[in-house]
Amino acid sequence: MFTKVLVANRGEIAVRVIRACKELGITTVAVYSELDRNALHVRLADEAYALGGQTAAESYLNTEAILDAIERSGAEAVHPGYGFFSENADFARAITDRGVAFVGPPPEAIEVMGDKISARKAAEDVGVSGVPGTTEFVTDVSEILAFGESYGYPIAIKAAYGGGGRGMKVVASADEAASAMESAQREALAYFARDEIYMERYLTKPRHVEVQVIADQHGNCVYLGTRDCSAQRRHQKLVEEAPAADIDPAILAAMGEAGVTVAQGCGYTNAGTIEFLYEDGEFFYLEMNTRLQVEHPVTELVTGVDLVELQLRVASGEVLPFSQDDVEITGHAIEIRINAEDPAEGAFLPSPGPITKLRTPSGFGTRWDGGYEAGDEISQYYDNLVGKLVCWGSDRSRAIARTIRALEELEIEGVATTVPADLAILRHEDFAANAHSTKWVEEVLDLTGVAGATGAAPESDEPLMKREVDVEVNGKKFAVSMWVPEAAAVASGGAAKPRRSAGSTSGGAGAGNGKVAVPMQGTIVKVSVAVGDTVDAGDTLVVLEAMKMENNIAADIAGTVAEINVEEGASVGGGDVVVVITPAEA
Ligand code: MV4
Repeated sequence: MFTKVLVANRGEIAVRVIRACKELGITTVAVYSELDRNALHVRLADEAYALGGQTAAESYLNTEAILDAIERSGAEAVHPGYGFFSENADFARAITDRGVAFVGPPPEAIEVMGDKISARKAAEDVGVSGVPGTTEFVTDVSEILAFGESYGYPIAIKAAYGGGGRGMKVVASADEAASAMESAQREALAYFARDEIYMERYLTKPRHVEVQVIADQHGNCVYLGTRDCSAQRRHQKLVEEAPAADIDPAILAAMGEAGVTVAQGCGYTNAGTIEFLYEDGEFFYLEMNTRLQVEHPVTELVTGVDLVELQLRVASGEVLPFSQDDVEITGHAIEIRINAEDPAEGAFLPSPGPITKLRTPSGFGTRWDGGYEAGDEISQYYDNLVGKLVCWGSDRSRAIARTIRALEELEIEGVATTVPADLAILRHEDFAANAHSTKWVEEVLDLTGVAGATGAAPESDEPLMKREVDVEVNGKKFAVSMWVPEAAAVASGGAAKPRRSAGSTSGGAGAGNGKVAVPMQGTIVKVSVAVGDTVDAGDTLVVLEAMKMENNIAADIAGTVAEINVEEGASVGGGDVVVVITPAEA
């Protein structure tokens, strides 16, 4: 097993991976953008490296910066999470070329599954069929007309190098074929810079059912049941569940085996998902996602398997510790994605900002996978998933009831969230009856009047300033950069006040207020002053050990030590006031 793993991601999935690593005794390395300097994944990791930048492109998609962090940290493996570099074959190669393990499939498998035509061919080559259609590009409208003659209408025209449902056109009848083909090509070119298209029979009420697989590097591959992700809007999943309900177990088993066949056919290793469309007792291969998925926890709750642990084990060369016969599905699990989006009137408008309050649900069968705590900020630059609520029940109706109960316990203030829409789905009779399909949220669910309250108004940020401080660790000097409010940076010898502490701003420019707080979570290793001591601005008050370094926390004003709130060995959180100084001449 690896001893040190770098997590090339942020938010809840970085937290999820860090937690699994800790349980395995693996040292964790976080990377962070300028906006995530004090993010939850950074707070939880053993070490953290700055990538610089704010946007995803400048930070979590900056190959050079991530390779540099791998080099500096000495990590033996990189877990990419989902999104960002998780399905990027070039990144996987760049890692493995350096002798560092990529916790994911071989780059060749990522490439085969990367475009829809080659993915469809790869499945057909091993006898797993997609929706009846073409594996060659459609170049002339006569091909669509001939297909309509044989299979009937409607027909779906899809972008071969597209994704996420963009550029898909539905042809209802022969006289729409020419214009639909033209607009599909035009959209494909606009979105994906390539205009190749292909066609399939269009299923009008399919369910989205997917198969989770995990494969080791010794030829073993098993499926861990199915998930239903039909509750979506504009190809964003809102609610996912495991197993797919009300489908004949023999069909689910056939689907699982088809998933394994597709995975083995492309030389797959690690965790992957094979997507199918299911309609009227038939299933059709759609595509393969060559990464760990957002909704993986529902599979974990019904199988009892820790997928991230397994990913790390197989990536390090271990043999899968169980076989297909050992996999048992127990009960039912539901995942709710909680995004910072306002669902009012079905608009789902992004709602970034600071989370002023966050009270997460708990109780039997109730799991919270979050990327934030109260005081953290949802940035407009990244995915706005706040967290995922995942509930288990002994059957589907109990799982639904528990999920509703837990959602009612959840309190989030500062940002609007998708929770009201999630509740509307869970309470709907169509969802209870499993009568929904992939278009149900958009076409049937009524979100008029759904409120997207944001709670308390966001506070404004104090501007932060970079400050260089020298610290000594075991007799070795390190230059440390700190980002502190401007006033503190000017006045103090390194003490940083919290970003948003109540009443921390002082009146006069450059003056502190004597309430000295620690800038980050850590342990007080030394208290250098006593109550009654006189101190000058810049004198060390306490020494904070954080992120494996010692930081001198200094007086922000000259005066007398009035209060010491910590003793040696105390754990403190970012923003905690540790010492209070009464000003010298008040
Ligand atoms: C389809 C389809 C019906 N028939 N293909 C949309 C995203 C892309 N990955 C595949 N998609 C679909 N392909 C045929 N031949 C319906 C959809 C579809 C869909 C699929 C999965 C989950 C949600 C969806 C929502 C709308 C349409």
